[in-house]
Amino acid sequence: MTIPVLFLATIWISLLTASLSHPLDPLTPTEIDKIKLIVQNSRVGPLSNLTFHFVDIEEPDKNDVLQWLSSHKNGSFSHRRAKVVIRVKHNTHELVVDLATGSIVSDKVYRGHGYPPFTFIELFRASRLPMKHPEFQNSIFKRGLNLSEVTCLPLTTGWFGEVVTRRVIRVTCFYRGGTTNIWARPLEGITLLIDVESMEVIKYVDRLKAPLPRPEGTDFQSQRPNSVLCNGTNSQIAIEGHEVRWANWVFHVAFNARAGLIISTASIFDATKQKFRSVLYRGHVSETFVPYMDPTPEWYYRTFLDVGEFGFGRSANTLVPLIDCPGNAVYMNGYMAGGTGEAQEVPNAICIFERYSGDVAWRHTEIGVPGKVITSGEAETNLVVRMVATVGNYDYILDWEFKQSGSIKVGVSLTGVLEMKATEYTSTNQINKDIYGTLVADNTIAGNHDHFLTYYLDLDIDGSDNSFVKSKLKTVWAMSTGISPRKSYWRVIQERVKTEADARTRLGLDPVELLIINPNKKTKLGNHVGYRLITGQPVVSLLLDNDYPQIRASYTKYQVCVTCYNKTERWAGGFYADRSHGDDSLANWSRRDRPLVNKDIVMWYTVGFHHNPHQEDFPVMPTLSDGFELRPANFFERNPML
Ligand SMILES: *[C@@H]1O[C@H](CO)[C@@H](O)[C@H](O)[C@H]1NC(C)=O
Ligand SMILES: *[C@@H]1O[C@H](CO)[C@@H](O)[C@H](O)[C@H]1NC(C)=O
Ligand SMILES: *[C@@H]1O[C@H](CO)[C@@H](O)[C@H](O)[C@H]1NC(C)=O
Ligand SMILES: *[C@@H]1O[C@H](CO)[C@@H](O)[C@H](O)[C@H]1NC(C)=O
Ligand SMILES: *[C@@H]1O[C@H](CO)[C@@H](O)[C@H](O)[C@H]1NC(C)=O
Ligand SMILES: *[C@@H]1O[C@H](CO)[C@@H](O)[C@H](O)[C@H]1NC(C)=O
Ligand SMILES: [Cu+2]
Repeated sequence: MTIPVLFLATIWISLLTASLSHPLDPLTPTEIDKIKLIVQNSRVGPLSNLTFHFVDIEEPDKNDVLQWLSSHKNGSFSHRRAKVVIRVKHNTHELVVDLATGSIVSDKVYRGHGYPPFTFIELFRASRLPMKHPEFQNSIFKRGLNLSEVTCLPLTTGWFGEVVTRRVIRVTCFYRGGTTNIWARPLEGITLLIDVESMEVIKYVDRLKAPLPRPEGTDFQSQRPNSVLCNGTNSQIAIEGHEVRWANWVFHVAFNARAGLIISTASIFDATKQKFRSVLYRGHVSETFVPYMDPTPEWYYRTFLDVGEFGFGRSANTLVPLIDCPGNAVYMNGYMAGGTGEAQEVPNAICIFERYSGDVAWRHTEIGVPGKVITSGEAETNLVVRMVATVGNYDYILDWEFKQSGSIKVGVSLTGVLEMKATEYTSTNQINKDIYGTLVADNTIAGNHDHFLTYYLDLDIDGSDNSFVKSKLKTVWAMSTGISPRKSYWRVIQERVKTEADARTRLGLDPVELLIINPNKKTKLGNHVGYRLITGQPVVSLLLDNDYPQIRASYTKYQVCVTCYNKTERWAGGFYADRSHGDDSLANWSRRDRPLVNKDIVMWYTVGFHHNPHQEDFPVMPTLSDGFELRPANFFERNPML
């Protein structure tokens, strides 16, 4: 008699579970493989083909995690469960798998709007389907092109008010023929609509023929060797499991298929109080929204919610030393489940390095002391945690930078290749209508579009019960005081935001500081301890409120939202983002208008870019950056670097 495989897997996992160092640790490859077995051996399993669309730890109860942290991380964390979303016979099942007992503790069929993310296998198979499709073969033949030089890519199709009955994807194609920059040579006018579950073409369109742009000048391979950078030292970084200690910071780094990089339980050491104080319970990219501004039949549907439709972790790259990260970086692998449930590794998905910024952390020169010139200061050295997601044509470089001043700076850099459209034009002189973009090369238009990256920021400023405060700067007329010739000055009017609807903020010209404070804690001097959000460019979506893509991502009308903590509300565009209708989204949660004062609250910040492309963005775009900073505001008694 042989021992069942599942039984062996259970023993193996129990051993591993015992050595887990943090309840928010991502699933290990062994755990992922075990989940696959548990699901396949359960009653939902062998009945038919099933595909795995989401496999991640089930978010443990925050109170349990905080208790575990405050008991000095004593012993292993008892609950280890996974949330698994599978498709079986055209139904979406949400499973909760208990890893300790090896059982499925919950199995619900989801019947709401939207579908789970696509699996890589679905995308791959859909992109190969045109090659065998007779009408497509004919279109290529008619154009005098070779099928062997064609690359097709899948694009999600959004939702435009139609009744949704099946999971579909659109496929558009490109011609390599002498270039590796496939995006520069679109076969304009050809679109296939593909049912990803039956894997068949359900609609074929070849509507117009614009000339194929030339391959010359489209390649983006670097012509220069990468300069050899010295390896710095990492003397200060200590990594144990997924926990990173550096300078005055301690935080947890995780990875999943959806968000990619996740920062959790970040605390900073307060030398005055001689203890670590909490800042951020959990932070990650929650959703992205990338609508193109071209209403033509081949382009109107390009309104991507990349995190929910594809996944930033699923799109994560293996980082390349000396291009993606400096020589002193250390790396972490990422793990996730593939479409058949098996564990997949992204080697070196995350890098961590000290950045000798070349900037000044603080300084002062004093000439007022008789007989002396006193200069003192410190060079700024920060710790950066980075990942890079390549979602089709675009590359997103995502940084979390920790400063010894207590600031956390979040950076987003865009690079990669533009999404381009073939056209008959070779000069702007020939154009007398809206081309929905910029002519960036002969026969090539780069389309206008936006990028919105919405961050989930569960700040716990020195504890979980916090309030959201707007410090507005108001001009005061000073004349009536009669104490001096001054006529005006500004003062700070603090507004404690009472509810979720009031917390929605559109930044404009009115000066306002946005703070998360702990109303239960004060400095010795009596100021409330807090952290301040320093925003980037104020960008909101310009689409009409009733336009379908905007209904799905209506939260992009605000840069900042604050909601009550709810562990199931993490994905701003909804958990089921593909073909979503916007009902399960940040905008909808905010409208509930729950009270926010002295509550466990979550801040959502949207980094936005309106992108009207320019010629320099062709054939590959130099990085364009924005982001935001979370900076202590009366959190410490004084500058924490002294
Ligand atoms: C499973 O998928 C394969 C390949 O798509 C198909 O041939 C087979 O009939 C499917 N089995 C069931 C039970 O649906
Ligand atoms: C850790 O847990 C054990 C057993 O539960 C207990 O005896 C011990 O006092 C705990 N230590 C700390 C530091 O909490
Ligand atoms: C197609 O391939 C053949 C054989 O490799 C080549 O001779 C021909 O030039 C190609 N045609 C085009 C349009 O690239
Ligand atoms: C940097 O460190 C790596 C890994 O330890 C090593 O392979 C490489 O040769 C070093 N480069 C330099 C310039 O010291
Ligand atoms: C938590 O969020 C879910 C999903 O939005 C919602 O159904 C539930 O009512 C929320 N719970 C509370 C206590 O607000
Ligand atoms: C959220 O969306 C659902 C479905 O569209 C709707 O019934 C509900 O009223 C919305 N809730 C709020 C608070 O807007
Ligand atoms: Cu762009």
